[in-house]
Amino acid sequence: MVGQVSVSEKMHAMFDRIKIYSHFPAEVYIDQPFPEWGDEFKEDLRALLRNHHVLILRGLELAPADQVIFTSIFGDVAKPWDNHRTHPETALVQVVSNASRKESYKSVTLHWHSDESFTSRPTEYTVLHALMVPSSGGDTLFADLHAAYRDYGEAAKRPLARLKAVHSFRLLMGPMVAARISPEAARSEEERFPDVRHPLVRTIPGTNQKAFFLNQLCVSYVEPLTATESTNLLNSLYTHCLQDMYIYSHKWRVRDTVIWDNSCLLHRVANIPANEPRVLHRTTTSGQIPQGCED
Ligand SMILES: O=C(O)CCC(=O)C(=O)O
Ligand SMILES: [Fe+2]
Repeated sequence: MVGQVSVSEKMHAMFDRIKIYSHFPAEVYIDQPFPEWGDEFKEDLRALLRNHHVLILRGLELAPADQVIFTSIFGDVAKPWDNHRTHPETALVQVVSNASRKESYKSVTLHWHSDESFTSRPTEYTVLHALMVPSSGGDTLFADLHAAYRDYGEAAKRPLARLKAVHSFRLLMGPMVAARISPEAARSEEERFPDVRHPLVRTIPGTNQKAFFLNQLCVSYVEPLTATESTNLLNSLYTHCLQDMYIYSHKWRVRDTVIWDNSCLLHRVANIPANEPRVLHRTTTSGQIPQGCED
């Protein structure tokens, strides 16, 4: 038994050790090559991810094609919304690299966000696999918005159930595309991604649990509040959710694979050093239309 998750005997036999942090994530040391994993083991990994929101696998060799197969354990592998950082071997893998980025892009992932929440079916899981990591800096930070919601006062929670957040590509993603490519490209992407409304409090898919669904990159306001009410509410929710006790900071090692659940987390990168390479491969799984408490 690990945390609230029942893990099979076979899984225990397969691992050197399984380490669960006090709140999240789950960290797994693997001593079996990826192609030899059985169905029961994959089911255990899905349960760990579902219950701990971030799953860290150490020491796994994953070529790009393997990463696609690995990602399919957790859902349907999604085609990236943009094609400017596609891996030459497969369009389903993106290369996250500080060498090939302009400052404008780096500054976008410095904001707390949930991946692709500007679409009607936001990404469910994101996988990052580390190939090159700097000696310091470049950590990825995760905030657990399920724990933050659980701890929010019952009376304060109640009125939030009926609210919708407007997620807008135009807010910061559009300007990022304008700076990186061109204003015309930004306009065309903004037309492709009109504003969408998602519940402010959503159900985590496959569970009855709830989490705040926020995004500092995309949420422009909360309906049906006034502009002042909306700004005040968002500020107070971010202050609550981004307290240290809800945050895990991942210090990367080469061959780390980290998978996270975008339905109940915010994430961001911190302090990417300019003079040392940081290269990760990224894949994602398709998500559902977010369901609120009243749906
Ligand atoms: O570079 C990172 O640590 C995070 C990048 C990111 O936000 C993503 O891949 O979705
Ligand atoms: Fe992201």
